[in-house]
Amino acid sequence: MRLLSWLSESVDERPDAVQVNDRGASWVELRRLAAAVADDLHGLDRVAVEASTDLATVVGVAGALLAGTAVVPVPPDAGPRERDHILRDSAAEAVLVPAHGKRRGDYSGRPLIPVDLTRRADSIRPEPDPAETALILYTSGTTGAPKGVVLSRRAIAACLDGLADAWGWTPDDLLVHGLPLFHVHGLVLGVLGPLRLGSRLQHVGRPTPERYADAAGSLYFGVPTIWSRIAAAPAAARALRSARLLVSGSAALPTAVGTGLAALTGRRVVQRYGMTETLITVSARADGPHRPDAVGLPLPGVRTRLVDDGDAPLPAHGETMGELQVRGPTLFDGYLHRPEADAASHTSDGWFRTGDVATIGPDGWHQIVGRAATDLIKSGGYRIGAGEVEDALLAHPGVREAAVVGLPDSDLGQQVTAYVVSDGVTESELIDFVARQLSAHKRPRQVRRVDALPRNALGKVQKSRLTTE
Ligand code: MCA
Ligand code: AMP
Repeated sequence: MRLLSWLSESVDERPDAVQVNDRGASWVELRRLAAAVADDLHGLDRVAVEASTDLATVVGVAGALLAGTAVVPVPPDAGPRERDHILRDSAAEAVLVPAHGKRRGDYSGRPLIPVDLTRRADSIRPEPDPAETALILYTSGTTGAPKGVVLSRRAIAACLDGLADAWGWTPDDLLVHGLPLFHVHGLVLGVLGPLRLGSRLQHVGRPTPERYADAAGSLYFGVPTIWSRIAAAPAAARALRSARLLVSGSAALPTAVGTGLAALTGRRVVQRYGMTETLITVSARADGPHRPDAVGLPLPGVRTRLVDDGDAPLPAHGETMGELQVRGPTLFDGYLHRPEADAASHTSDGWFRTGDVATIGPDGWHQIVGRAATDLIKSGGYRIGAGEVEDALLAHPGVREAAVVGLPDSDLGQQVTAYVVSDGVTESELIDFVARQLSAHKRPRQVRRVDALPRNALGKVQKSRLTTE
């Protein structure tokens, strides 16, 4: 089957099958727009896409996937440091940018291919091999610059088909969300899902409670921050009573938010768990039991296990916590030209180390308890590496030392907080400095000045002492 099977085959000409920020297209129109982009790519291997919240992003990504060109999404607000890294590291041969409207990035020196929403084509191409790369997504590790996660067409198809089965996701659905189009949640589930499975899509732009309420969808996606803001806006939450399914993922959903939403909407929130590297591996089913405190069961073909520090398997009786390891058809093909990171992230017998601490009950239900590494922060559902933010802070001439942590936050889950040893530079200057270098969501929300960072005898910063002293 084709990766974008519904888009490739639909004869439906009703308007606004896919709508992003008030700009829509029918299925047939979207295919013809994407075919025009595919014609422009002339067999390129790899193309970057400025992934703004715009129909042009959907058309650009779909066009590249129809052409068999791997897509490297670039956050539209990535500062020069992050953007240059992604473009250089991925060796993208060109950048797809909207032909009209505001383009934010500076891509000087790189060939630009405009995505022109007035151009259509009817060309049809053979489906590329399922083993070919579909996406290279950049994601943070604990240290250094983000790594490129190589995802095959086959892995994406397996993930979406598993979710269609678990959630009863069909062409009768109208999917609504307001997620960014450069990560798995918004792009793979939120765009490629509809293009493969045929549900209509309404992307509301910024994910405010009011916009979710007004959209009258059957299926809603959100990160916990979005759901907690909706739970705090009862009128908007009540409008979701007519939905079929509310799904939360990308970070832990506080139990109080899940139960509060259930009371307001009459709908329980289905949770699912995954990573950029593994796509979605565990989910509750729409037609099965729901538990506010747990993320569900492995999706078809996925195997999971808990291990101790020495990779020895632990019992699944719901009490023992261990690192969750996974394998199965949705896993990535590796980090782009980083064999040492590939080796470190897999066991010798081929399991992927998620770095998440979990329990598995006798009924197979998985509970995510936390993360093993404190240097990976989840804020608003975004994964942020402390090391990347520290490096950005240290590039400021007034900063001598920096340590970044995620402090608990009722809205964002965790809040990026920086401790700095600095001279003559204000908190807001440093926040803006990071926001200009990297995507704005990676900026510290607070900067605390300290005289010295606590270090152990070997000189390593003791982050736990920063937050407790
Ligand atoms: C604010 N802004 C700034 C500054 N401060 N710009 C420059 N300099 C500054 N100092 C801008 C921002 O760019 C943004 O602009 C606007 O102000 C508001 O930004 P912010 O304050 O960051 O918004 P927020 O309220 O904190 O956003 C909450 C959110 C967001 C909407 C929930 O965190 C979000 O979209 N999260 C989704 C993350 C996600 O999709 N993760 C999935 C990863 P503008 O208005 O232009 O935007 S995939 C994954 O995890 C797996 C596989 C899974 O399981 O799904
Ligand atoms: P990312 O690579 O940005 O997709 O982030 C993946 C990480 O998000 C996982 O390793 C988990 O720590 C976290 N995560 C995703 N979904 C959930 C969930 N439903 N509950 C708790 N944590 C989650």
